[in-house]
Amino acid sequence: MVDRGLPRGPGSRRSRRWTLGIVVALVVAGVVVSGVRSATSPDEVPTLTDDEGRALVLRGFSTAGSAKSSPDGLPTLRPRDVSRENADMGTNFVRFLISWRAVEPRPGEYDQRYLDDVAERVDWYAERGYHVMLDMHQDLYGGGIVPGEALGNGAPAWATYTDGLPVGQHDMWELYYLEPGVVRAFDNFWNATGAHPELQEHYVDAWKVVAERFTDEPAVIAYDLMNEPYGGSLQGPAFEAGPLTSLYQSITDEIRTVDDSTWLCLEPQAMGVNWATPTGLGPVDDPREGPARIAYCPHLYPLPMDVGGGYTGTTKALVDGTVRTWLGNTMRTAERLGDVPVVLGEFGLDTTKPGALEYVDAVYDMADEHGFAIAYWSRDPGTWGPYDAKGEPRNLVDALDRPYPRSVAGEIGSIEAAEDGLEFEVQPSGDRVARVYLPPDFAAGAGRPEVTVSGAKVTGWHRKERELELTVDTGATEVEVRPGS
Ligand code: 9MR
Repeated sequence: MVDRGLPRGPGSRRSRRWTLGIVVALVVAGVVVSGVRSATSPDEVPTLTDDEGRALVLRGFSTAGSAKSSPDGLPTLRPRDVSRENADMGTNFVRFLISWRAVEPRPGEYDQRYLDDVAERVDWYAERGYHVMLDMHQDLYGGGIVPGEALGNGAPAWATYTDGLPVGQHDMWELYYLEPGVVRAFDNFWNATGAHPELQEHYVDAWKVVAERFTDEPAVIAYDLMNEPYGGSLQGPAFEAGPLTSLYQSITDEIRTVDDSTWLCLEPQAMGVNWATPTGLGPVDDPREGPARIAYCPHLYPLPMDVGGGYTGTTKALVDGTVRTWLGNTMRTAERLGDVPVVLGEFGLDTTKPGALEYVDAVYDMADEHGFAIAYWSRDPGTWGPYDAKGEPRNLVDALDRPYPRSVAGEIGSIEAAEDGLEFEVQPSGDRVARVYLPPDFAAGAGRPEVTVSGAKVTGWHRKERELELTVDTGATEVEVRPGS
């Protein structure tokens, strides 16, 4: 990933060589893995469901980076920003960043005012029909890894033990993960040092407090238990199948004592898995009555692109290979974790790069085809986001403004969205209602849109939301919506 404002330092040349080595190793590993393992994947994963059991297709953003280091832990966000995003791209989902440091500013003391402020923002989304996933975010453990510098975020300073080990400087933020002080902070969190068994207990309890606060809020559909977990000196399957799975199990058990309905989203280790290596995450048992509400929530950042390439030529071929491998691994993991839904909790890139929008389209097509929810990284102003620093819309807005079925009473399978039509597979049940978002250039006109529908009857049009209400025909297995009558 390119520099976005972190200090430059003497480590940078070494860092680039290290990165290049990893690129080569992973590309080779990726090709090998994709060559031998992709054939057995199932085609689709189940989707998340709401309290009425409707299948949900979730499209939105991670929001917002500004919460990472603001003193109150809140993002720079106003209700009109939510309205605007909704009007411009028809999003119905947000992965909303929260932090342990804001929930538990002092050991055992929970900031109910912060949670009220988060709840107020959840309401802004709820009023506009969104589903919210609360994401306990961290990068580089926490703001305490280099006191006084806005480097890491997430953990409170009181829970940060670098044991006096150094944290050098890099031009790419991810490379701080290799610094001894950062590794030690994680080793203390995971209690690999044996010195801090209390830290994970605090993290688990903090989640319980959050769940207690949001259990009765229907708009909060999921909790993302930890952003981009990192094992410190324990890496790969040993970390994921060991302390990470075990922490997820403890959080799940604790959350279920106060909240038996919200989905729990499990992220794999970021390093490697974001680039398509397989995850060693183990299954987590959901003690709720009824079917488990566990989802698998990986991120996708193909390395050739992540180190600054666009989506053309050789880089495109490497990225496509990475995405194929990532997909195969994701589908197998979802199956192994108990046929769970998949939330693509982050993917994104600098959309000024050549071919960037083609990549965005390819990832959305993949998510449509296989049933993944998406939270694009991120809504932050700048070259990755939908709006620039002045708030003007960027090229990403048009790229993300795609038709999609937002919810279906019953089950939903593959979706195919193109300029000349939207198709999706269904197994309707209950009232058989499907709600479909249609962008303005798909269905023009101020009144009821001119569309031709098969497999369902049009039973309503919500003009402001651009949402077409359909009642799926009894026995239909496919619905098509085409522009024009
Ligand atoms: O894009 C973010 C960058 O500006 C920050 O410097 C960095 C560290 O906080 O985080 C980046 O966002 C990352 C997110 O927090 C976790 N997944 C990868 C994102 C893109 O690098």
